Amino acid sequence: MRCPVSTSVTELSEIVRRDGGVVIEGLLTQGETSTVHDQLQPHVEKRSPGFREDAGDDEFYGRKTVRIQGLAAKSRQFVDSILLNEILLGIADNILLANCGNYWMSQAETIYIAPGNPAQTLHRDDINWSFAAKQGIDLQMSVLVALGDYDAEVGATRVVPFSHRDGYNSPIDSSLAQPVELQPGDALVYLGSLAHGGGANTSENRIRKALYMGFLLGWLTPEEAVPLAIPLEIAQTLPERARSLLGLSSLRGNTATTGIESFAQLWQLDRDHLDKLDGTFLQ
Ligand SMILES: O=C(O)CCC(=O)C(=O)O
Repeated sequence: MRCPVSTSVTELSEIVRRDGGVVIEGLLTQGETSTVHDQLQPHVEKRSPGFREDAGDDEFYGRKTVRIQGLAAKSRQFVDSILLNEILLGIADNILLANCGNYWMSQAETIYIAPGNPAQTLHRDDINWSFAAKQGIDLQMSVLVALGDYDAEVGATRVVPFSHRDGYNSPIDSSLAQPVELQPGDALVYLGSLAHGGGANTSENRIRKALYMGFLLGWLTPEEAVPLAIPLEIAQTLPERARSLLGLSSLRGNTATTGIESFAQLWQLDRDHLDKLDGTFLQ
């Protein structure tokens, strides 16, 4: 389902739960979209497509796809307009806080698919946390923001509607997959349990430009080693909420208000809570 950006967070969250995902039209303004794009572009240009690992990574992540991470250090507009986007955080609160004390960012990356890249195998983003996924709870909320062309010919994401209801181990019926076309600034928000995959880029010379970001339950390990990619001098300039989403702060694993669970924290240093240290703990 496609909704204008004026749709309430409550309604958007209900649609995500019901359908497995939603398109938010115009989540970013044209100006925000082009600033994120332009701030990332020099980094994208430095990176060759494909990956260093050989264990299926090229096949799955795309031999002709450019993925760069560490986005919070590369684009402040990414932090302000996507990581701290109130609509995205509102939906994530509704979906994820049922099963954790805090959530954090699992990864954020460009997914720029060049012509000739075949379609990605359909999958559920929960694959990295299969032990937890089998419990049938929501682990992750994913977002794909279009930073440029995002139509079926260039490899718009293919999703299998309602497949989040099937259970983690159920087979994925690729005949049901549909491309989700986006305009620059639109976002596809979906559950980690929804089957989907990048499409094939069959265009002559256009690149499919997406920015992916995932929020994950705080008691699960993120895919990206996020804090390692953020130099201290940049970490110190980020708002506190951004630091906590980026693993530069400690996390509650649960929501207890009494007993030892009420003060236990994950991701500490010398038993200090990182958020008390104002981002200076790395010195
Ligand atoms: O590029 C896309 O449209 C989806 C990418 C994806 O699902 C992934 O790489 O895990």
